[in-house]
This record gives sequence, structure tokens and C-alpha cells, in this order.
Amino acid sequence: MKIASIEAVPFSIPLRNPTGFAHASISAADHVLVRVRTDDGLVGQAEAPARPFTYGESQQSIVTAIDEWFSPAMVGLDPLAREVARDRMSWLVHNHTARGAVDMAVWDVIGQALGQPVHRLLGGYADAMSVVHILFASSPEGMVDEANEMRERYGFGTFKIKTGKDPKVDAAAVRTLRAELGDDVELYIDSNKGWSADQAIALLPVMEEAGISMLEEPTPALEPLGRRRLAARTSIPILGDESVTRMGDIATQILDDHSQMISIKTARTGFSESERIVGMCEGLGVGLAMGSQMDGMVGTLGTLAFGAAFKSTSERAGELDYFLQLTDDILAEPLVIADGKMAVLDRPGVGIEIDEDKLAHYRVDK
Ligand code: MUC
Ligand code: MG
Repeated sequence: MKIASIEAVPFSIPLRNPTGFAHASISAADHVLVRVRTDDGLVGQAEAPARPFTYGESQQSIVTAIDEWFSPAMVGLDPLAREVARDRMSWLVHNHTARGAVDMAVWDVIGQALGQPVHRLLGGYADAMSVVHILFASSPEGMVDEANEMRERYGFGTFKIKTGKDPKVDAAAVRTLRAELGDDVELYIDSNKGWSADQAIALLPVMEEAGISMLEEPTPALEPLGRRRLAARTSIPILGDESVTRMGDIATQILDDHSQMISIKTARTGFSESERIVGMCEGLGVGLAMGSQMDGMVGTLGTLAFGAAFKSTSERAGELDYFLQLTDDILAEPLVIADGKMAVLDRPGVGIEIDEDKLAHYRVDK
């Protein structure tokens, strides 16, 4: 079996409401469906989300990177030669989500070829994951209403509060959510690097009082001393996300004590690189969380397959619900969240089945 071609299909699905966070906002899911075809007729698939503010990639740059670099590097390769694939793709610098999607689509092929779900091939630890609901910044009261509605409808027990714009508003949101939701829900914050170290330090009493479990990207990663100063003043672990995208960055962040936990996003490190990150973090005694790159349903299936595979990635709730923000999706069968959990699919590969009519409708290249 050989990889015969790789196709990159850009598509765009409007969001129900614009998603805003510290420095950016999006109003549509501008994603790319990556399809790896083999000479014996298998098709592996994955989703690459364009996130210019995080990785400097656009929908067009993802398509170009795949057409011009990743595809020539991979065509002709045996999909099972994973280490050769990893080596070839590692020389194509940056382009995180393009590389991540090609890697996941190759794993989808491998699962189909072996007749096994990818979550089993990777580790097969859990058959479901708890799901986090992300509360994007609105008024504190608006967030409470949303959290209560989502808890009622889907059974969520963990909420991530998007912060990082205005420390006063952030403090009010954290206090109000804890007071209104009670002590039996887990709350953590994600500032997308929006606070200065001094602002974050001044907010620590509020975070500690409210029992916030993790501080995700509180301050700019490119100011390592500020981050280390913050970390030294709190027992709440700092969860490294967009500042820790590669193995070397992760090692540096952990050893310099800028991050005490690591977010794994399969959208940016695929399955192959993410698997190594799991091993490195376990060895260093650092906890893991499955993050979302604001994935649609196809990307969410990748996060779920990977997160459920390992003990250390399935123990805490994963960010598996961003697709609820999209007005529609290209996955044929909608994903289900019940009692705060999402169950793995028991199908060969990642289990992605695309609704071709919807893809034809939302694709932006034809
Ligand atoms: C998150 O966890 O930060 C927002 C920006 C980004 O890169 O990912 C999202 C969610
Ligand atoms: Mg984040």
C-alpha cells in the first residue's frame, strides 16, 4: 500500500455567534479537509483549522503547504512507515495544522487498513471522555446563563472561562461563576496570553479563592521571566497551550517552570507528535489536558480518538464541544454529548464519514 495523493479542500461554515478571545475573533470556521488517498482505494481524512493569530496559517496557506510541500514529501510512501513520514514532515517548518492534519489522515488510513479504531491502535485506554464547555467572554451574567443552560442540556461538569481582556471583568466573571454554579463544577481560565505578569499576579487571590484549577496561557510566553515570576507565586498549575507547540518548547517551558501542565492539541501536533509529548510529560511528572483548536466535528473526532487512547490524557475533561458553535458541519452523523461525556466511535480508523453534499455546499474552492 502506498500514498497515491493528498487533497486539501478548503471549506467555510458560519458560526452561530462570533467567537472572541483576548486578541482575536472569528465569525466562521475556515477549515481545510485533508484527504490522503492510497493506491488500493483507502481514504484517510482529517481537519486543519486556519488560526492565523496562533500559528500564522491561513486557509490558503494550508492548502498551498499541502499541495506544494507535504504532498510531494508523502506521495509514494507506505502509510505504515510512520517514522519515515514523521522525519520527512519534520523538515517542513511551521505549518502546524497542515502537518497535524496530514499525520492524522495517515493514521486514519492505517486504522482502516488494519480494521481497527485509531484510539485502540494508540492505546485503547478509555471508551469515553468527559467534555469541557468553553465559555467565551460575555458579561458574567451571560456566562452564568450559558453555563447553566449547557449543564442542563449536556451535563457538563467542567467549564473553561475565556479571560485575558480586562482584569476587572475577568475577576467578576470568575467570582460570579463560582458563586452561581456552586463548588461541584471544575472551573479553569484561559487568557490566551492577554494579561501582563503583574495583572495576573494581582488576580491570583481571586483565582485561588474561586478554586480555579488551571491557569491556561495567562501571560505572553515570549516573556518567560514574567511567567516564571507568576508561577512562583501560586500553587495553581499554569497550563501551557499556544506557547508550547513543539517538543523543544514544551521541554523548555517545563524545565524553566513556566508551565506545570501541557495542553495537547491534535490539530497542531497530529497523533504521532502528540504521542511523544505524552511520553515526555509523563516522564517529567507533568499533567496533560486535551485542548481544542476550535475544531469542527471532524477535528473533534481526532482529539477524542487520541485523548481516549491514554490514561494521562483521558483522566481529565477534554475540550470536545467547540463544534456546537458552528451552524452546520460536514460530518455525516452529528457527534453526541450526553451526561457530560463523548463516547469513542467503534469504527476502523478515526471513524470520519463526510456528508459529500454538505462539503460541496461549504467548500470555497469551487
Ligand atoms: C484555546 O484554547 O486557546 C483560541 C485560540 C487558539 O489558538 O485556540 C483557541 C482555544
Ligand atoms: Mg488555550
